[in-house]
Amino acid sequence: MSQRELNLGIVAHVDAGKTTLTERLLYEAGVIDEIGSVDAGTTQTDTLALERQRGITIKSAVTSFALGDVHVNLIDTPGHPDFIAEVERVLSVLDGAVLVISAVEGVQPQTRILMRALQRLRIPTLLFVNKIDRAGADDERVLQAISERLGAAVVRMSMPNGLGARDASVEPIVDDSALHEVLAENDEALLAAFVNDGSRVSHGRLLEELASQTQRVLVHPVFFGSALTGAGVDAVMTGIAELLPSSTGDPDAAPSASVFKIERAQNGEKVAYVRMFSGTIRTRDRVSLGSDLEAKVTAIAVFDEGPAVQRQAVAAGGVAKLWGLGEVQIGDRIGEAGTAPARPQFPPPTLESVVAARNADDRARLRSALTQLAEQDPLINVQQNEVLNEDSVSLYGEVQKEVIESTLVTDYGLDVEFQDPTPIHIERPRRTGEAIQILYKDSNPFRATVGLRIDPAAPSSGIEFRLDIDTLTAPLYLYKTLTSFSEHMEQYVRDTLREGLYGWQVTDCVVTMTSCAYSVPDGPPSKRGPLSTSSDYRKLTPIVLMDALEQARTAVCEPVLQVRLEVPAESVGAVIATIGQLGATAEMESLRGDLATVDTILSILAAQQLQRELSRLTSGEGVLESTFLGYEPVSGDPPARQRTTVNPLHRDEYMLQVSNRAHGKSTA
Ligand SMILES: Nc1nc2c(ncn2[C@@H]2O[C@H](COP(=O)(O)OP(=O)(O)OP(=O)(O)O)[C@@H](O)[C@H]2O)c(=O)[nH]1
Ligand SMILES: [Mg+2]
Repeated sequence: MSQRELNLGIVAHVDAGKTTLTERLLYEAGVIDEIGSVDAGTTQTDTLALERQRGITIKSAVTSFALGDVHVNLIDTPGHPDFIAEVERVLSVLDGAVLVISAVEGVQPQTRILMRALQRLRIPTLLFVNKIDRAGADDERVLQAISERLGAAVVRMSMPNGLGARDASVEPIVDDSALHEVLAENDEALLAAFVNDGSRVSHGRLLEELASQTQRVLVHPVFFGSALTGAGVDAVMTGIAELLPSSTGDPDAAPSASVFKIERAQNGEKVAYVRMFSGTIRTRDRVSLGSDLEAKVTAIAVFDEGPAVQRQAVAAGGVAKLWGLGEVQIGDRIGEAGTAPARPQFPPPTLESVVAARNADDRARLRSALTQLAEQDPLINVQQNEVLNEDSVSLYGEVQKEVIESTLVTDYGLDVEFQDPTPIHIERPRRTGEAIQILYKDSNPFRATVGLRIDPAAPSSGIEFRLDIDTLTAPLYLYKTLTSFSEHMEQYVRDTLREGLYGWQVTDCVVTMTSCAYSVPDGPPSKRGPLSTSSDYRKLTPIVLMDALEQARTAVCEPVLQVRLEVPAESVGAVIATIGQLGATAEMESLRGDLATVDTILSILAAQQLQRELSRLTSGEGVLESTFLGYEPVSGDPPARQRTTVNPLHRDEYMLQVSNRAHGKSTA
């Protein structure tokens, strides 16, 4: 087959027109004969009942079409910030993207967040300025905002006519001299030719260079149009085919793929969406799922001119649905053992909410339903609190909460109640802390030496684990290799740091293993004894690490948001005063006509409070936009979170629990 594969994502802020554009592309490519609409609930993507009811995309969805010799797998993503995790999972499998911007609403905070992620991941991206048929569309203003607020080098690829009218049209016009100027920024030869204006460079050569620089993510071609009327969409399709790269990968190499979406088929069977990076997977192949797991692929479907169709195999470059992988999880790398998971591009959820079944008998069913939802969206991070006998989920916001609630009602027949979401805090170590438990010492209940040091690290650096031990002291008879020992120790450390001194996740630290020893049966008579087992390391690590953490102390930090308000000029005073009462300071950025922009930084609770009061303060005219900024230490008494596991600092209780568990296992 000489077909090229292109895995293309459509991303944007909410309501920019991604699903409408997806529908339009399928129509123009001849995949569908009739064009569906989001408002009528008849599109190819947005097929979930909830998506149709609400008119928003909730889950990413794959469809496909052919453009000449390019086979495009198109992934339509949700734009609402509550569903950013869906976008996150898709980004890692893309060859290129179309970032949609509304010609009326322009560049939004979400647009900037997405553009930054696309640039970090070096994903070639075309920009599509949509809705030129709507009143208020303004191409120059949007172009300016793209350069200023997205900081992107852009090339205009088309010119809209009759902006704001239903019959607005688009002419594909590229100004060679402007194109030359932008491209010359990144190319010496073009720069020389540009400065020496006598030497003209051919249009063909400029387009070639445009494709090359687009693929290197140095420039972003900008197209104008209307997904609704179809104006300008042909030029975007040409851009997709000619300017974006196709996927590469050797179909004869060992298979390697990544899982970016999981769903349950009607019969309850798990279906994994994978992007193939190399090799070929055939039905009945046994594949490894990153860790120690293996599973047999029972069926494969690939996307061919629209929906998925059953096939015997999928090769490098393609996207497929795989059946049979019962244990598979989102983010798994198929065929590659021990590959580190991709680094998150967006912040994790900042809220959590306790969920309870209204009918106490439904408790177990609620648990299993939540577990299934977490398969599809691991960031909801279902926490089962055995102490309080309740479950909670992490959330990005109110809309996501409502969606989970409706899903539990409609798909699982569960009547549930969510408590009001509360902010998720984190803990950061304040200083260095160190602790050790030594083999054969009385205070040590386990048969191993573990010494650990915890050091504070930069904000948002996460957890890093290092080994700083004499390699001869590592129990390689248990873990085979030093790497494997280090990986296991890291896992014990990460598990422990889920609940710090105040019950919150501990992060932004480096944990170093400073001492290690194991018990040798053939040592001198006084030291003879049974060999250390991996459970000695697993159970001892929490004791040592929590001792170290207690020395380090921790600072409890809360999520803070960058908040921008647009309010009528006459209410600026009242708004700034309210922000002051919330304990923050505000700056008035600019005044445009009788609208003022006010910027401030608020805790998530303060931002919610301000949102509630905004309507009264501004006679319903004010708009609040917020983006997650980071975590800041709380002032005053730090809030504690009820632990879901026993605190290793309460030694007796901890010992009772770990020995119970071991006992339970051996008699099972
Ligand atoms: N006038 C006009 N309306 C459009 C255009 N594209 C989309 N719309 C409308 O804008 C609304 C949102 O469109 P969608 O396609 O659902 O937007 P989306 O980006 O997929 O939204 P989410 O997936 O929820 O983020 C719908 O009412 C569409 O009919 C356009 O080009 N012109
Ligand atoms: Mg959509």
